[in-house]
Parts: sequence; C-alpha cells; structure tokens
Amino acid sequence: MQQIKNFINGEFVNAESGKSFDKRSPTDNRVIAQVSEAGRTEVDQAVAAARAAYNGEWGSYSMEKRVELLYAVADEITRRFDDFVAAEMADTGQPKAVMTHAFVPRGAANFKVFADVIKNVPNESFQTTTPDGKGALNYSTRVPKGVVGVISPWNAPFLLMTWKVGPALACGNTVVVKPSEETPMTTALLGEVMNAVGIPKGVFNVVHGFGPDSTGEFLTHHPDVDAITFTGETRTGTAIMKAAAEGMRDVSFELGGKNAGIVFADSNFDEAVEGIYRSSFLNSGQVCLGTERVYVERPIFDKFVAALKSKVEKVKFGRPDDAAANYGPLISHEHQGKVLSYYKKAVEEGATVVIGGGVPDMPADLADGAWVEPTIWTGLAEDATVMKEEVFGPCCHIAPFDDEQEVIRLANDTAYGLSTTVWTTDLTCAHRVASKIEVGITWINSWFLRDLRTAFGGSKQSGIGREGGVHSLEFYTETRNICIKL
Ligand code: NAD
Ligand code: 6OD
Repeated sequence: MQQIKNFINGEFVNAESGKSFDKRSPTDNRVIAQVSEAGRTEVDQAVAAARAAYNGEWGSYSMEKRVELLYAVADEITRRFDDFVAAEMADTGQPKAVMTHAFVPRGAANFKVFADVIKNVPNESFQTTTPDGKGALNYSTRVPKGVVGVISPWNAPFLLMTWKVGPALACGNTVVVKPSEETPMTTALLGEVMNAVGIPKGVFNVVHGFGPDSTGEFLTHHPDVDAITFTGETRTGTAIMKAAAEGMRDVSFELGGKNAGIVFADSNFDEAVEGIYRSSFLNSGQVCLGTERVYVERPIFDKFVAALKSKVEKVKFGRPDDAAANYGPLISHEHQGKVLSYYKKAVEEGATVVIGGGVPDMPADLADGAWVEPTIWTGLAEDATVMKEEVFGPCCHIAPFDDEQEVIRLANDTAYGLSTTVWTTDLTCAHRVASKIEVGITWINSWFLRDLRTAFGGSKQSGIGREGGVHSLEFYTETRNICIKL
C-alpha cells in the first residue's frame, strides 16, 4: 500500500496527530493509498517553511537562476513521465491517452512557459514633466506576493495544480499546495522532483487533507499566507473568499461552469458532432470547460441528436491502461451519487432520455467502481435544474434554436460564464456570436485548444481574474512604481 506523506521544508512527513485517510481507486473502489492528513501543526510548519525560503535562499536568487531551475523541473517531470502518468491514472481512473497526450505534458510545460514569460516581460516607464523643467522618470518593477496558498481540484489534478505552481515560483513566490483529497499522488511526486533538481527547501510544500474544518480551511485562514489561488466549485470559492477577506489577501479563482455549445446548420456536421462529443464526454464529463447545454439549429436538430447518440453508443468502459477502453469512471462514489441524483431529477422534470441515464453493467472486478453512463437528454425547459446547475458529469441536454439572437440569449441565461464552443462555417456569424457571449473563452469550430500564453478565466460566477501567460503576473506579482527626480 502506498503511503503518501506531506511535503514540508523538503522532507516527507506524517502528521503529528497520526491521522490519515484512504485514497480509493475510482475504477474498483480498492484502497490504493494511505494519505497523511495535515492538521493545523503541519499547515503552520509548511507556511513557516515557505516564509523562511521566501525571506532566505529563494528570495536571494536572480530571475535567471529561478528560470534555470524551473526548466530543470520540467525536464525532470519529462524524465519521470511514466511515473506521473501512472500516478494520474491511479488517482483519476481516466484513460491513459488523456494523461499522455494532454494532462501530463501540459503539466510539465507549465514550468517552461512561465519561466519564459518572466524572462521576457517588459516593465513600463514614463517620463514626467515637472514645474522646474527637469522632469522625472517613473518606472515599474514587479515583486512577488510572498507565500501563495494553492488549493486545487481533482478533475485534471496535475495540470491544474502546476498551472498555479509554475507561475508562482517563476515570479519568485513560495507555495503551500493543498491538492484535492481525491488526487494526492502527483503533488507527492512533484516534491521528489523539486528535491532532485535542487529547488531550495521550503519553496514548494504540500499539505494533504480535506476542505472544511480541515487542511484547506487551515491554509486559507492562515494569517501568514499572502494570496490564495483556487480552482474548484463556485460554492467553495465563496467560502475561501470570506477567509481571504481576513487580512485583505488577494484571490484568483477558476470556478464552475454551465457551458453552452452552439451548432449552426451550416457547420461541418461531422466535425461539430465530434467536437460536441469531446466537449461533453472527455474525462467522463469532469472538465470545467465541458458542454452541458447544447443548442442546435432546428433544420439539423434530429440528425444531430441521432449522430451524437450513435457516438455515445460506441463508448468502451474500462481501466485506464486497457487499450480497448476509452471511457473511465467518475472520481468517487460521492460524486457518482451526486451525478445520478441529477440524472433522476432530469427525468422527474420531464427530460426525454436519448441514451444513458444510469449505471452501466460492469464485469465483477470493476463493479464497485464509480461508473455512470454518458447521458443525453432532450425536451427540458430552460429553467429545469440540470439546465441551471453544473452537474460535472458525462451528460448534456440538446435543444433546438431558430435564430442567432435567440441562441445568444439562451447561452447567456446562466449564472456562470466560463466557456462556449460555436460551430459554423460562417465566420462573420461566429465573430458576431463570440462577441456577445458572456464568457472568458469562446472556441470556434474547436474546443479545449488553449495556448498556455493566453488569458484564461471566467466571467460572472465562473471566476475572478485571469491566469495564463503574462496575465498570471497580475496575480503572482505586485507592481511597484519608482519615481526619480531628474
Ligand atoms: P471543490 O471546490 O469541491 O474542491 C476543490 C479544492 O478545494 C479541494 O482541494 C478541496 O479539498 C478544497 N476545499 C473544499 N472546501 C474548502 C474550504 N472550505 N476551504 C478550503 N479548501 C476547500 O471542487 P472539486 O470538486 O475538487 O472540483 C470540481 C469543480 O471545480 C467543478 O465545479 C469545476 O467546474 C471546477 N473547476 C473549474 C476549473 C476552471 O478553470 N474554472 C477547472 C477545473 C475545475
Ligand atoms: O489547460 C487549460 O487551458 C484548461 N483551462 C484546463 C482546464 C481543465 C478543467 O477541467
């Protein structure tokens, strides 16, 4: 049985209390690791280590030295690629291809991209006139925030955690990371990588545990944490924002979504079906950018529903390393219960189930996993529960629309504002629609294509701030202005 410890000041340590919790496999519910649960003591130690490193060795490093070390981190992750893929598969139960093609390489890239950003970012300067005619020069510098608390979710654990740790360290901060209790493995491996390449002790710390009344809350309420970056549910973001209000700490939030997919009749039909299939069902629908509301122009509505159904029929459930399988379980029984309760509610509120709606028959060795069927509905009213609340499971509702203004109104009729995907061959229409949809990112004839240098974040209840490329500097640094009388 794997033992996962906290990583504090460069050492792997168990909690003083001796408390630990089980990490279960989503595929068959076996306990696959025992995770030490950090209490207040360990959170205090981790924050103190981060502060000491910030005031000490890390703080004394030049930007060039940090950049060199972050490149070494990325290279070491790549050298241990198979270990990261195995850890992420064990934690999430998702197919190997998702880890090898997307989530793990993107995690490694997060260190190089932000090293490059910090190396190349210019500072502004202004020459000011003064009454004596001599003038003054204003110039800005960027300084790190200090100790950053990183709270990350379970759905793409390594990618989403490194997307915060990479820029935080590149900018000269130190971090204390609290990964999701469901996915502790890759943060533990990252601790080994940090030691292997010589990142000073205390720069990167990991405390494992839960959210409320546990490690997450101890970290976000800790007075010596200068800023908090969080990815997860909007409700959790609200709790963390209250915690951050004590001491006026800055927050960066990537939160939930209830994203719309819009398919016009003139779209390339096969590409649109494939795109919506991926956006609704990749990672078993556990993607913040996923499409849970699909709007299809009426002339192709029936054909589209039939084509999407036919793709879902071909799903092959199985273990992550089963080459014949392409579909994994949900993260946990708890999440399975939540998703199934939405499936039930959809039917109670009048949905027609096109396909799915329950739990698939699985062979005996997988029967205890957190499996649910990918599900398509039609026929719901716009105010039905699953049209308003994020399910975060493999499901979508498909509704017909008749004109552009109507579909823009429908897409915007939500408390969330994370992303949209629009399918049409009329690029003028695509630009018009994209300019009106209230989200952080609109994909046209594509989905989940994001250059790491671009800004990412949500409008409305989907987030606060933008991370990605130079935009991450807004959160991970403060701008200081210096004015010299000439
Ligand atoms: P979650 O909010 O339940 O948990 C996220 C993290 O917060 C976990 O580490 C958890 O332990 C911690 N936490 C929970 N309560 C806390 C508290 N009171 N104080 C401090 N920490 C606390 O989210 P999840 O279920 O892990 O992830 C799924 C959610 O994340 C979905 O809503 C999804 O849309 C969202 N998400 C958003 C993005 C984005 O970029 N916008 C990306 C991925 C996931
Ligand atoms: O890599 C990204 O651009 C991104 N936004 C990933 C989000 C995954 C959420 O589930």
